[in-house]
Amino acid sequence: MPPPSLYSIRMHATREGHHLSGAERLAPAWALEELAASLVRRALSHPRGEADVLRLTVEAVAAGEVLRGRLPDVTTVRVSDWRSGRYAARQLLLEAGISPVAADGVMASLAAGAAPGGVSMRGAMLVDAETGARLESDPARGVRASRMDIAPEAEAALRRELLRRGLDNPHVREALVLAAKVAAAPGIAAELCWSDDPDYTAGYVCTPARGYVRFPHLKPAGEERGGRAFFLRPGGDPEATVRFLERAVILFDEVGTFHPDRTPEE
Ligand code: WAQ
Ligand code: MG
Repeated sequence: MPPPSLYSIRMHATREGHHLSGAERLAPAWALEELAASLVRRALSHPRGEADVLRLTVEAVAAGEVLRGRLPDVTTVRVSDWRSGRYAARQLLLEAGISPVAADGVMASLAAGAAPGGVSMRGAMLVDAETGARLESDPARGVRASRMDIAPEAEAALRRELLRRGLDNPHVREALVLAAKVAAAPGIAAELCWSDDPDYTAGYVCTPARGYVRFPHLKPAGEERGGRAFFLRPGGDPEATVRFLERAVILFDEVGTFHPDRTPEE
């Protein structure tokens, strides 16, 4: 039997015009109803407040369009506070060829709230890895990666690995899938992320050489400003990158390697 055709299902919730929460999944038709209910529940129970507008988008994707991929390797760097976390994350960005001006500019934008008005963006900044210039056309929306998910068997394997490390939560699972799609996009040199949820202080840097490197602290507890930056290599074509991030359909059916925790000095 051919695999069932897939749908892209996306949720976006706002409160007083500001981004609250979003999610993107791929699922066969039979799973959509339950998934839609869980996304509605999630939008209404976000730690930053209850949504006043919530949109669900469901679109069929052609079976022939579905790409496959592997999740990145995972390492946790044990930092004790957000300052040492940001310092170590910056080192990793520099190692990946991001210029100091681009790395520092992005850190400052995320810390200040990268959308106009000093709030979190709905999507990510797209940043020139050399100059630090922001390339996204709408600085409130940014670039949204969507149309990606993890296949059910790989999800079960991933959850087993995460559970053993006390990491089996939706933040980590979704961030790994998102980072995997971003890493697969043409022209991407690195990604930096920290959460916008006030009670979730962790974040990560993902690079081709190191994979997904998590830092338990990249911001102080209680801070609502978070976000993502996708760094584009010099000579990269921003339009091709955005097209891939928004349109390509990719299902991750393999889990990466889990490395032992490190300290920032290692
Ligand atoms: N595409 C682009 N940017 C996005 C997307 C997307 N699909 N989804 C969220 N963002 C941006 C947006 O600006 C959010 O404000 C920001 O990322 C943070 O999103 O290993 O929870 O869902 O322990 O709050 C990372 C660490 C957690 C996980 C990330 O992000 C770990 C997290 P959140
Ligand atoms: Mg969030």
